[in-house]
Amino acid sequence: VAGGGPGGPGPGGARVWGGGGPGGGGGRRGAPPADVLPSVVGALVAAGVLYLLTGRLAPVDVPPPAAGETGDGGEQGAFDRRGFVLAATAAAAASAGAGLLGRRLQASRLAGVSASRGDVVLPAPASPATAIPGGAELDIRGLSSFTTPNKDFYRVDTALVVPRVDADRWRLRIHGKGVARPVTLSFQDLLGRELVERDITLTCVSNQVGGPYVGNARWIGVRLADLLREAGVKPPSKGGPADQIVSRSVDGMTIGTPVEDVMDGRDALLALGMNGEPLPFDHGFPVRMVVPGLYGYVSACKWIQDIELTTFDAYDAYWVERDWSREAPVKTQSRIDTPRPFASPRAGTVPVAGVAWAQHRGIARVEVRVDGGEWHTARLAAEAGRDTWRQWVWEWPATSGHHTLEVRATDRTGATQTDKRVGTVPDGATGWHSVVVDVA
Ligand SMILES: Nc1nc2c(c(=O)[nH]1)N[C@H]1C(S)=C(S)[C@@H](COP(=O)(O)O)O[C@H]1N2
Ligand SMILES: [Mo]
Repeated sequence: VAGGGPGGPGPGGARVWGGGGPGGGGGRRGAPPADVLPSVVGALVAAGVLYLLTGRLAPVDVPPPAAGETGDGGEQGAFDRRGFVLAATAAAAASAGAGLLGRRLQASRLAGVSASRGDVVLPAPASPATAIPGGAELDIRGLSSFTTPNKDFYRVDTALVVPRVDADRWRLRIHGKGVARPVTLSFQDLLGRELVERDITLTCVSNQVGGPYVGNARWIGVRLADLLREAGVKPPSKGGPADQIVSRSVDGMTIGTPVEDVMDGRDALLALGMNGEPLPFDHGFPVRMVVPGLYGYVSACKWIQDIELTTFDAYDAYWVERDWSREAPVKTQSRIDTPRPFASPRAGTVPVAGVAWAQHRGIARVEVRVDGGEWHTARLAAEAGRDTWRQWVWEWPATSGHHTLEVRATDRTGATQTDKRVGTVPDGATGWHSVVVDVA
């Protein structure tokens, strides 16, 4: 495996950068990359200075003073004070110069990259997303919005420094087993293809029951299956020799996705746009993968640059080597967004509301119960599609006291979420989300 970032405990875990939003943590972000080059330059200069000064400070062999000179010299082991001052002065000057140079280099490099993102104009999609039905958005305080704004979208990756790729220089190579016509594509090549726009909910396998690492965005991209077909790829069900797509990012992440899933007709995208703008750097600019129905670590390669067709037998991707499952379809889940844990609403009608997701299967029913009592069917928001989450609400006739609310969803295959609590490793958590409240 090409060395990705340092291994966190999972495709989430320590390296989850949470967005805000209901259920979201703080908005901690990685250090802005602008800081990095100057500090690298600074470190190098510091190392040089130390080297120089310690060299100067070491006892030196000083020739005896010339006649008439009084001086510090003359003794073995004395400091060469003048030399030290000279070296220190030179080092200080070099350091200031290097700092400036570093900053200037960084400024111009960043300006170039930002210009390239700023320059990107996404053409209108040939296949626009179906309009979000008016009823898909319930107007309830504290409920996650149907579309997650980019600034609130969760971020999970191993990148200590967010890659800043220049779209003009970006290339994507498609090659490997059963690829009759390998290709290398530029960003312009992708922009020139038929663009499709789809609402797709993305989820992290490291999301705990009730957790924040799920978001819904409107993606614009090209269909990966079309590109693969043009390259001569056949899915295993049609006799193709490769069953795994390994995507590699510019930062060394590897992600393995079943060829069959990508080519079965679902909207598996090479995405260039997110919620009406080019992908944010944090979310994979210039291009990432998005596959409805699969957890991010087996599908959603950000900063993608290489797609290799291979087999699951032949290769284990980054997180698979770290004990996560080879294949990981998203498990049906539901979350209570409001009331918040330990809230104290007043007795009377209290809307209990949240989101439920079962990407590519769709949500058929959501139920809520209080204190382990009977299940009540929640009202579902209009369905925008099988690949997105769905809001729901149940009007709770709340009585004063301490209560436990629980939620469960049923997907369109008829399967209801199991109450069995399992952790996120190796293929996603299960169990019902519950919230404890104190009704006044
Ligand atoms: N290059 C790269 N792509 C990556 C990852 C990563 O660490 N590096 N993490 C994956 C995981 S685990 C998830 S859940 C999604 C998260 O995408 P987001 O940060 O845009 O929400 O990206 C996936 N793509
Ligand atoms: Mo993830």
